[in-house]
Amino acid sequence: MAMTGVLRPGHAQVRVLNLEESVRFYRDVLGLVETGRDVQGRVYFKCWDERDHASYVIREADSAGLDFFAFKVLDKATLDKLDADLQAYGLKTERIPAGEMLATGERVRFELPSGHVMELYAEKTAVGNGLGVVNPAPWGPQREHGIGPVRLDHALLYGPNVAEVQKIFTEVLGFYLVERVLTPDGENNAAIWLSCSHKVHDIAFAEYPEKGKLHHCSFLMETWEQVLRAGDIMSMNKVAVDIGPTRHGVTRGCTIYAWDPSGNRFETFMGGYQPYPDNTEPLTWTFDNFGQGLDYPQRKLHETFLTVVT
Ligand code: M3P
Ligand code: FE
Repeated sequence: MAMTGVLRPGHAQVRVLNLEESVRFYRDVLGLVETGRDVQGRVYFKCWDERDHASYVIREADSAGLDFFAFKVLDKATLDKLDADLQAYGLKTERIPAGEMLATGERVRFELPSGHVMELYAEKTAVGNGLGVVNPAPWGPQREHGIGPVRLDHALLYGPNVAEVQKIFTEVLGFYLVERVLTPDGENNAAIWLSCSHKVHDIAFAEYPEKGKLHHCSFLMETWEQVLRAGDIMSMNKVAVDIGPTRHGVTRGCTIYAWDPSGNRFETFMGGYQPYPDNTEPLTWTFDNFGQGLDYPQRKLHETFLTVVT
């Protein structure tokens, strides 16, 4: 399919309670590649098969959670257009100068009615995946270090005003609704899964009274075998596992949810299906089937899914 406008999730900046403990976790257990540290003390990581400089950035703070989540857009003209479109829609935007994050161009920052800070950017230095671009091997040693996901895939965010968030993503940013869970009265959406590509989701939101909460950032594995291997590595390292390995009914993704040392949930997953933007009829789950949406084999609406966020 043609890919214009917003391309994909670009980076998440996440707060952790202890920087060095978290570096060891993200580098050696999750198996991300450390790509830099900046004067603010932030540590930058990428997944082994990502070419851009960084997709996951951590900083030490007193509370865990998400600082911001960013999408990469096609080019500078697209960035300027989307900035103008967001303003015309009535959102306030802010320009963060190039270089404020390592290897990253100018960013357009705005806050959603859910309280989440979002960013768009067009430029980030490509550092490659270590395999070269001429006659490359299909994978190298970085894939074998720790869990070794291939990319930052999506995030699920919790906050209020999900209906307004949906409008911004679909009417301004060019996303489409792939799946949703209805509220118990069937009148509204309790949770939405949105795509800007042919991935089953690039971002998802669930209605929650508190603003700006992180449910999870998700990392893509190549196979179900690799998801099971991720579970083995989590147990070997005494990582706190939340749910899985299992399969979501929603998106059909095969998943493990677990927590980093600060309590930020992350997901290792694979699978799902590939929708296209002419998918005009989103898959819809009634609230009484939420448990199957979350954990299809067990048909269980795990309490932690609804209540534990950072
Ligand atoms: C996902 C995901 C529920 C959850 C689905 C989750 C409640 O699709 O990627 O985390 O259906
Ligand atoms: Fe997920």
